[in-house]
Amino acid sequence: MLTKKTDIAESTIAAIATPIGTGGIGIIRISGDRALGVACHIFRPTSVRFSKLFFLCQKEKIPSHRLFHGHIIQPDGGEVVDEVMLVVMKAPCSYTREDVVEIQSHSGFGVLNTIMFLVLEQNVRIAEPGEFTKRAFLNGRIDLTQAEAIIDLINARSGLSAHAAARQLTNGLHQYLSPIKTALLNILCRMEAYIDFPDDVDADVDPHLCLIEDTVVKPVRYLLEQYQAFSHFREGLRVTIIGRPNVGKSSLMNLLLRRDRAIVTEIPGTTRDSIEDGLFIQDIQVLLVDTAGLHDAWDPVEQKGIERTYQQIDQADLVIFVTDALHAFDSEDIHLLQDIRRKPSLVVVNKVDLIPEEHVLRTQVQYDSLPMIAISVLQKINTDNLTEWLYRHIRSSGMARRSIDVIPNIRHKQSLERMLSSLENAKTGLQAGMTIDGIVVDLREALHALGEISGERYDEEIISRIFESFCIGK
Ligand SMILES: Nc1nc2c(ncn2[C@@H]2O[C@H](COP(=O)(O)OP(=O)(O)OP(=O)(O)O)[C@@H](O)[C@H]2O)c(=O)[nH]1
Ligand SMILES: [Mg+2]
Repeated sequence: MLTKKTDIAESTIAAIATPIGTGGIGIIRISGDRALGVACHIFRPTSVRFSKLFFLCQKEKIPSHRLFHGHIIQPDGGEVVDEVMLVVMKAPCSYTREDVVEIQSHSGFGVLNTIMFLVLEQNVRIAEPGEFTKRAFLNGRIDLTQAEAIIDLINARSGLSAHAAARQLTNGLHQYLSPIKTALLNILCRMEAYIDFPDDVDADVDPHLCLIEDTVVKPVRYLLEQYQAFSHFREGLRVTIIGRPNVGKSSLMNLLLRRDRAIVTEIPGTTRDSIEDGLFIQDIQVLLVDTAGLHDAWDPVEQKGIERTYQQIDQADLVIFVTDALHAFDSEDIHLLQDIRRKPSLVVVNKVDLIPEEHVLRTQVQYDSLPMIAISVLQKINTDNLTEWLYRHIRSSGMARRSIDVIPNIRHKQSLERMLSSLENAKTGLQAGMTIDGIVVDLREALHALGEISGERYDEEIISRIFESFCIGK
């Protein structure tokens, strides 16, 4: 176990921070004490005002947080390598809290490699994956939960998961943990004061017990509950659309997403594999899943698709059962509805344009135990009310979260569990009349576990594992 700042390498690091390949712009990022020196060595600004500062390497006079236009040159012959924009961000106001220089060149493999070569010649080494962010963490600009959020943000495959990660980065667990830490420290101070001045401090255990329970145990339990209930919601509430073939499941998916995501044809069995996409229904984050139509299929490909539909039903938080108005609630439908009974479900009766208006009402009373709406996706009948109806039922089911800012991951959960166990020991000790010294040990253990989450105290192996999952240049 290490404490912070023991591990920050003295070296200056550099990496190509953009994906390799031909493109408009490629960025080389340099961080460390030598970053500005490297810039002075290989960069010549166009502005006469600044060229002297770079030429004479008057680092303290070079303005920070400014974009300079100029050229990267071969330091020996002065030959131009590329026309670039260069940004200087002096410590501590940079991503890593060190001096950072970013060179925006043209993004060709040859150009970026040549510039990298010139940079590395200046006693700079190539950054390891995630090393810039690791430095931001080690220098105290972000905590470990924020570093994890940055990985999630980079790896987010949908706008939705990016949104979740961005919230975690700016407004997430670290903000929630801070008052818990303050409360725990306050309790520890009171206890330690009692050890030092036993006559001056209230020896009654009840107030201590209440404080531990209300200000620390309850919020920790809440976070663990969040994990239990919502860890699978990192990508949104899973809403799965099922029903017989050709009833309009994919049409409904496209309507809700407001774009042609799934193929729609008049041929039953069009959707073979499950299709997922995210949306917000007002403030509720949803992952919508369209599935292969359920029936007794003989085609092996369709059978595989149907197997997947049943897997999707298992994973779903909510099922939307779609049926068409002409065949609604025939024996096949009733059979399928039995299958999904254990899942929270809503029923959409589609294609009401195909039946006379007076029959619509009759359809609605036929299966009254589940919330139901009758619409026509094709003719846009009652579709204006669809999202509002969905929203109302998801909300009233209590399964949706207003926000997704505090969902601990598995690493956080393990530390929270350790923390809770130490707190329970402290409480039991207090009730059993154990000496305050012993209780302080338990509380310190709880504080230690809390420090693991934020990274104030950390295990080198865990840190390496976290940062290894970053890409080079971040
Ligand atoms: N008349 C009518 N036709 C509709 C309506 N909604 C969809 N359709 C048509 O029904 C056919 C099937 O629609 P899909 O959305 O592909 O149905 P699906 O349930 O996804 O079908 P599979 O993927 O084969 O299981 C298409 O020709 C749609 O244009 C509707 O409200 N009224
Ligand atoms: Mg379909």
